[in-house]
Amino acid sequence: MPILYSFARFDRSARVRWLLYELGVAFKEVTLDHAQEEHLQPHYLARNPFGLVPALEDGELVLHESGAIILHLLASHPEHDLLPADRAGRSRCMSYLMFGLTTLDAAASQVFLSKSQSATALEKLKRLLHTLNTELTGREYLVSSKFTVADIVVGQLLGLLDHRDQLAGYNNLEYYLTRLKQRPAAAKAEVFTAAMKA
Ligand SMILES: N[C@@H](CCC(=O)N[C@@H](CS)C(=O)NCC(=O)O)C(=O)O
Repeated sequence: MPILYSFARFDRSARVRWLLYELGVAFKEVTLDHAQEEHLQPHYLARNPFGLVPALEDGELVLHESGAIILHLLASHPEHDLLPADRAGRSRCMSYLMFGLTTLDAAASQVFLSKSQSATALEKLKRLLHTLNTELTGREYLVSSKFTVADIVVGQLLGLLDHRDQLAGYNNLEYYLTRLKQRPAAAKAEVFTAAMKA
């Protein structure tokens, strides 16, 4: 049974936990105590030498980086329907998946982590949210009318941003988030309820 390492239910482990529930994969979770620097102790550094979460132990394999873990889980459970069946759709899904893992994650982190919230960082984030809001006009999910793995990563970040009141006025994003919150796997993973505690 895979083991997921996390600090809390709202950190980047949330996207992996949500995916595990979408896939119906049974897993165990080990919650590390960040304040006690458990992530910097040898037992964890042996799993992720960078001392960051999430990490996933899957049999002999121990992986770090949420994106790599997500791709590993998709490849390990090919019966899933979280990627579009056609090549063009899959590639567009990858664009949004990478957008979430890199561009949006970095812009959102700048705003979360910096106490002073620089105007430039906020401006950059707003530009991304504005475009994403426009992209979602008349579209149920990022790629099409079907939920994909890209919605997990982007949706998890939007949940955190919503909790920080960053989505007000972006009606399509708010409506999109409402739909994502209705997914049983998201509820089980507490993605959006945990965001409230962040
Ligand atoms: N790109 C990495 C980022 C991992 C990351 O920064 N994780 C944070 C928690 S969400 C962490 O472990 N922080 C620990 C620290 O900075 O002390 C991923 O997506 O897995």
